[in-house]
Amino acid sequence: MKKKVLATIVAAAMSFSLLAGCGSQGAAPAPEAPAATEEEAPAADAAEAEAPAAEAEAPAADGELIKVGFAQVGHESDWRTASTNSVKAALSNENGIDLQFVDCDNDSAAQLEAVRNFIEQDVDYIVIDPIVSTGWDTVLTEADDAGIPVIVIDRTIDDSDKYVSWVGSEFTNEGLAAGAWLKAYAEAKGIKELNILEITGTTGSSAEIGRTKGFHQYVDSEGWNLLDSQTGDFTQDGGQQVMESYCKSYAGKFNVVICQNDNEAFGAIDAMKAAGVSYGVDKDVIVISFDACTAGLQMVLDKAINADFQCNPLQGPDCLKLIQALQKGETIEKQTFMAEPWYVAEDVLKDISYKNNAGQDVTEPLVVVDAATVEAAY
Ligand code: GYE
Repeated sequence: MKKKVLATIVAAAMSFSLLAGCGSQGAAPAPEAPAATEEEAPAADAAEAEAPAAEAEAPAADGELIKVGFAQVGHESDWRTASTNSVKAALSNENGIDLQFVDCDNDSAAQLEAVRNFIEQDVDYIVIDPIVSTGWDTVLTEADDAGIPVIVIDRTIDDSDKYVSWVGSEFTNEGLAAGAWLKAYAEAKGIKELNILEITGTTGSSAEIGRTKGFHQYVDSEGWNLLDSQTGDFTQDGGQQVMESYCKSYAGKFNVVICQNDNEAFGAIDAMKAAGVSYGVDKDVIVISFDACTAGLQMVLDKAINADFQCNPLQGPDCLKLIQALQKGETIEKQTFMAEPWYVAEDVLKDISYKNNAGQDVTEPLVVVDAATVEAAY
């Protein structure tokens, strides 16, 4: 009963929030390095507007811990480890939360089952980082019927709106920024022809869909030669295997490799090293990556990766803020975008300009990686 009351307030707050406008899509990323600690990693915009005072009986109003179930994607990458650590640190007993964490091992069926188990256990909130972006409406309807608010982090759910809030990254802008950078960089370096190999992330994940969509806009408009595109499933092994086969099939024919996360780039670099292909700054193959985890930025500093487009995994504090706001009956944003800098190995270009996914013309700074940037990363 009490959850139903909360769900009603959440729904009212959501419509208020939607009317008030949401997110900071297209906001220029901050030029500084990412915040070093989770507490210092605020989202680009936070839930602020206040809902009309609500005297609902929220879960754990009596001082008990708030029960939260988190269905995490898996443990496929450095990014994922940082995400898990961020959520666990924020949704802690000290912060009034009893967190049940499930590692879904990149298995969509297991993730749906985890969410259903949370519903059965009647947790107070469910947090989902959806492995893939579709197939969600039935289970989210079940959560809604049970009066359990669902918060989505990182990847998006695209076939249901039965969640109270999402906090994550604008993946299409990451892909667009990579395309805009490659165009400007090739011009600056006098590289006339781009023959590109792509290693995508988990097929059907919104991170893969958005990065591909954004980058391919440039492939199409610039008439670049995209030789091949295969998934590396966001893992180092996957990146290495795809690159081993690329090195055989396209020997001597490519000068760009774009990997949709750092771990794939590590695998691709190992494969190029083994095949005797030179990569990185002023070598035969330009390497582009996404995530900007510590090890990825170290490779940018070492000039093995030319550019790394950040995707900020530190969503734990935002997740906690959302839960705290819902507890108080406050209005929350339906979507919150993380602020994300773009990192490069050389001081060749100051910034990039492109039309972002919201149709805005933006100019965003490029941050040349130094030791302090690596030190501050996750
Ligand atoms: O880029 C990758 C991870 O969903 C944004 O998932 C995330 C992606 C991230 O495995 O490293």
